[in-house]
Amino acid sequence: MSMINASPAPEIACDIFCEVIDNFGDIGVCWRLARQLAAEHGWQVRLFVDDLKAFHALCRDIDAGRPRQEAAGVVIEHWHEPSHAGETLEIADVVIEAFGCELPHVYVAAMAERGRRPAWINLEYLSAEDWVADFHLRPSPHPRYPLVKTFFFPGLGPKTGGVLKERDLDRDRLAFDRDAWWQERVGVPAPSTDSTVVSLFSYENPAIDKLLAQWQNAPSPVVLLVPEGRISGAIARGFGLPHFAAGATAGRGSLRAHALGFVEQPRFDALLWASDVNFVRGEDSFVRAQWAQKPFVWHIYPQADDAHLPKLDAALAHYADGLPDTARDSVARFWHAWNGAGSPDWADFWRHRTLLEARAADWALELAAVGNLAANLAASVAGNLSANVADQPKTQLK
Ligand code: TRH
Repeated sequence: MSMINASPAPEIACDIFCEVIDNFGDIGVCWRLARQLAAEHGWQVRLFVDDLKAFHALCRDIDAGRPRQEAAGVVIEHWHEPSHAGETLEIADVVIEAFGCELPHVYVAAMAERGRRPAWINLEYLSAEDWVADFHLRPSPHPRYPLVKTFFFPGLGPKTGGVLKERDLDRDRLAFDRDAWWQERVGVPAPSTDSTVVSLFSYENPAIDKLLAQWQNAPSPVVLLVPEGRISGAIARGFGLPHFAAGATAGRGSLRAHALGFVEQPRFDALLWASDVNFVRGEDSFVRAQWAQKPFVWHIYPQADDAHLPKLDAALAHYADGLPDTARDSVARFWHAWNGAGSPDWADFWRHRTLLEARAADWALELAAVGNLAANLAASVAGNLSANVADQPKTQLK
């Protein structure tokens, strides 16, 4: 037994539960958060993931056949069935259920039995909508157990949980070696400054055919970088090729396209830094594009009944409101067209390039003022944990 004010402070143990619904965003966010809590906050993090194959794409060290392993200072458990709660039932100080996944019942029951109750966080999906600030950090008492779950809402505005950003991200961005990256990743020298470099990470998107035609007929060169994935088939068709796999190159008119292999998550940002404009999707790449401080276009994750469209407009309201009216309207038109409403007009969008570049830098500063998600989460559970400690007799402290 140690006393409350004994030093140093005990390491915080944290369990994160992640169910992969599809693609890479669920594990992408959880893996980034886990690494950051371990590296920057000194937490002892265990990450439960039900799909190690998706995880392997983001971190090559992950062996999809192993039930328990360690990577980047994080313990990873293959969450092989909903009732599984690790090889031994250990309850952490902080328990994060990502995106409303259901914790194993046995784990919840043990949380209630634990002398020092864990801080239980439900980490929600990112939304830029205003209501998020009202619901962020709202408690939800468990109907049967003496446990309280807290809703943690990432967001782009004040009084939300913010978004993830590593401490060294800006330093790494500023130290980025563009020429070396082009040689190493694309195998060609960096394009001349009269070219526009476009990165394209997107879902299938019918608007791509029109854009390819516009880029082919553009007055100056356009270089397209396409990580292998869901849009690759359309790019192949656009060039009359059977496929467009990593290493492939194709050209027509002003357009030259390069297919890139999917890289580990920490290497993804460099693609955004190497480009003049980034097409991104889902949640995590959408956030990274904002930190890259480059103009970007968001392909939002489509939901039933167009529930995603208000979210798209809410993000535009934050990001594009700092632009003069004509530029703001043209960004909105282009983002809408890329998300199925209207027809994309590249020239109309890109004539605002200088304004968009300035806005991208300003917006990154505004967003940083919300604070980064990992630090916001650590600060919010710190209060919660000390309240739980104060509720308990000292003899129960370990
Ligand atoms: O993959 P996404 O579309 O993910 C999701 C999921 O569909 C999820 O269910 C949904 O709810 C959510 O979006 C909104 O897009 P996202 O979020 O951008 O995740 C992609 C991840 O892949 C991101 O962490 C960056 C990473 N990545 C790499 O690590 N290497 C690469 O080469 C590329 C292209 C991406």
